[in-house]
Amino acid sequence: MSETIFHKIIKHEIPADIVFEDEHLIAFRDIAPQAPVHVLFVPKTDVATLNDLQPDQSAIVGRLAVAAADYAKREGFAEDGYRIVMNCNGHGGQTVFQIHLHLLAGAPLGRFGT
Ligand code: DGP
Repeated sequence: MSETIFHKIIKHEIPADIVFEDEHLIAFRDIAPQAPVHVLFVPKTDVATLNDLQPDQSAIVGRLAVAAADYAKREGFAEDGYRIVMNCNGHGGQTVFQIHLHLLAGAPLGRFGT
């Protein structure tokens, strides 16, 4: 698997606005926010796309979701609500090939479009 910009952030080789980190994952603000709050949750295990996630790796995505919900609760916008998104490959709009979960919040979000 080729190294992505997110691998460099995981290794702290390039800067990012990190909001949470533990032994499993790192979370940092998206460089091109699509909402007032836009944070990316990235596992430290290499998985290029959701298609590559193996059945015994389901905890990886579970941890991303729990970390995103914990962050929403901690930051006080859980009750108002938020959206989590994972893009996969071309039609999904994936541009960085290390899986990641987008957390979008801070304003009412539109319905899904094309
Ligand atoms: P996706 O399209 O789902 O692969 O989302 C990739 C996101 O990553 C996109 O919203 C922009 C963000 N991004 C790309 N490069 C960087 C970077 O160097 N730093 C940060 N913080 N975000 C980045």
